[in-house]
Amino acid sequence: MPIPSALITLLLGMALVLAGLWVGYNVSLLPVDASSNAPVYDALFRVLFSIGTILFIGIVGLLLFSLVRFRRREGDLADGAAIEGNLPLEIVWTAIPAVVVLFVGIYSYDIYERMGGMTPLNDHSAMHANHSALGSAEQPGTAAAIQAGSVSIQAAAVAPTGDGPSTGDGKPPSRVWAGIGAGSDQQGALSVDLTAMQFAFIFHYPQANIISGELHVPIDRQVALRMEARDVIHAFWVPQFRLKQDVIPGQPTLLNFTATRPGTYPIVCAELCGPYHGGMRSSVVVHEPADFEAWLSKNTPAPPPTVASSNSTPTA
Ligand SMILES: [Cu+2]
Repeated sequence: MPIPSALITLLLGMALVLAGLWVGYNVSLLPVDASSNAPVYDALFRVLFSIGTILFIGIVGLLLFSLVRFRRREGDLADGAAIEGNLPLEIVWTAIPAVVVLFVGIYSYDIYERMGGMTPLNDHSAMHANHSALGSAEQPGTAAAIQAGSVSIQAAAVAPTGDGPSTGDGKPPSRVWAGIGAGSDQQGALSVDLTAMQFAFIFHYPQANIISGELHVPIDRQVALRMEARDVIHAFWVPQFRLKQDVIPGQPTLLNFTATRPGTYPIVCAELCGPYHGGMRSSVVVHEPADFEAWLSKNTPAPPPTVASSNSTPTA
């Protein structure tokens, strides 16, 4: 007795879904996960990779099958059968992608929300408050340039130094922050200021007064990266953290993360920002807490020498 073709189709479909799920959950295309965000993101990626694998094998498999099964036989010079329209089939092939896309969209939104990325960037009242805060904090010329959207290197150069996102004296900045985790509780977080410019990331540790070209953070402690751009839009991206956040002139952004794996990972500018954009890279070093404290004390600048302490030993 021949096996009904509907049964074969069903079995093939089940095998296809299982194969796609196996690939999605066992083949890893991502670099190591080094932040608390990474597992959340990776769960989404595995689902997307499974769906992509199922579609790829299904479509390419059917294509190859049809090429062989329905090829022109020798001596067959007739036209193919004229087939026009199949309403149930069209409904099914519209409904399945619609459900898949809707599911992926809702799931992605949920993941981004759980990462704390849904702070409204388009809130215009927040933008206005931010602009007026900028205007009061900086020289009028610079503020005007920023408001006109024509920030240049010259405008950045006349901005007072130390005008980083946080004032350094522990006072919370008066600006409106947007970005990943901007709405979350940042008590106890390590606060680091990031200034992005063509073509470098500069990190400033306000408490220790360290300025560094490399980001150093302790493991398992929340870091609040307060980011501002001096010239054009840049993007701070650490693939191992699964985090990317734009750094925007005139719109300070915040990126909260907790590193979970010691090591050195690349920081990449992920926004085409000029001719040397490809060279705009740095590193983030995740330390064990003791190593981080050692790095802090090693790099904290010595207090300016006074007359009374002029005979102290010079620092190495
Ligand atoms: Cu850049």
